[in-house]
Amino acid sequence: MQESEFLKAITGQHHKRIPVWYMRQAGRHLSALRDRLNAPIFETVKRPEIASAVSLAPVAELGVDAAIIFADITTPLEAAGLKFDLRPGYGPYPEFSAEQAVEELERFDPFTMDYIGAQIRKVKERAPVIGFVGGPFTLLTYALGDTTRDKQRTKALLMLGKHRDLLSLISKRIAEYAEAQAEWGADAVQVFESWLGLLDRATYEGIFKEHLTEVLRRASAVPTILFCRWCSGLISYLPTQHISFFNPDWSVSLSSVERAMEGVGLQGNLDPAYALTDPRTLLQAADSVISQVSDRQRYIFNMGHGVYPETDTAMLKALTDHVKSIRIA
Ligand code: 1CP
Repeated sequence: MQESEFLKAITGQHHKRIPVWYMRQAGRHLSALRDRLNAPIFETVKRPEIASAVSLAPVAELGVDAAIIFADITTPLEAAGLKFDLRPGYGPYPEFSAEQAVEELERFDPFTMDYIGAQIRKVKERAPVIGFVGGPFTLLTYALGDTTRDKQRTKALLMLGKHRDLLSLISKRIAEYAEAQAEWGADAVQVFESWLGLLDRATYEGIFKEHLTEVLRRASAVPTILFCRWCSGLISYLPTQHISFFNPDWSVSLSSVERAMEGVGLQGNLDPAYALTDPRTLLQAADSVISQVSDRQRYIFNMGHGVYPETDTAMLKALTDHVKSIRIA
């Protein structure tokens, strides 16, 4: 572990090759393993023996340089007693009202989620471990069960001054949960603010920026990674002082991010659709992404969003082997 290229890269130490891991490498891609468990994700999360095995599976099967904890962005809300129903084609849909969410979150302490601590410690025996939380906006849309395309329902309600108390509470609790993960031994914490790019600048700066900043700040006892989609217009306004690495979606060129976010490392950002093509097309596309990065000591290979569930394991293995064969020093 001392020799881990991921740990060296994330902590800014000199290393020899580009580290690689994939968003959604465990739960989606290795669903066969999960199917055998035959249990809803929140049940599995509460069993660290099993959750750690799911988290570690891609390290053994794909050879990736880091594991990500097996949980969901809604896990801390479930832990607070707020139940979700998994709706096909949408995802977790709330079985509670916004008022109930406020009530439960007011008395919730994320440091009581010791099964996450146990999972982190177990995974860490074998591989570097990345903790994660959902970002304030993304999590709020799930808490409100917003099925609208552009999350316009959540946005309009907030613009009218509604649900600000729920937003503040969600943000506070996920900031504490991020801090807890760092304390439990996570080697890095990634914030998945998947829907951030749907916000205009005024709404981002006026309503969300303080909360996103606080989540990243509380996580930053360890290196932090921010992931967002379609947010190229907001890049100049992100709280870079608390972001160690930034992973944009594939619509943004890494060279432009490198110029715009001085001092921040890069992660990403291959379109995961390439992993559905053929090995030659996939590896060429990966080379093209890597060629945009000038400072390869501050770069971690990943996708521009999660791998698709139907991705062939052999393709991801070939990609992993290829990235690991590129020497940078
Ligand atoms: O039992 C089941 O079938 C549950 C399926 C499942 C799993 C395995 C869900 C429901 N979430 C997860 C795990 C999960 N979710 C991880 C763990 C690591 C891994 O899979 O490798 C992570 C990092 C997430 C993050 C997540 N969940 C995000 C952020 C990233 C993104 O995809 O934008 C979001 C928006 C969700 C919501 C969510 N949870 C589950 C579903 C089906 C959805 C809807 C969006 C989606 O399809 O991911």
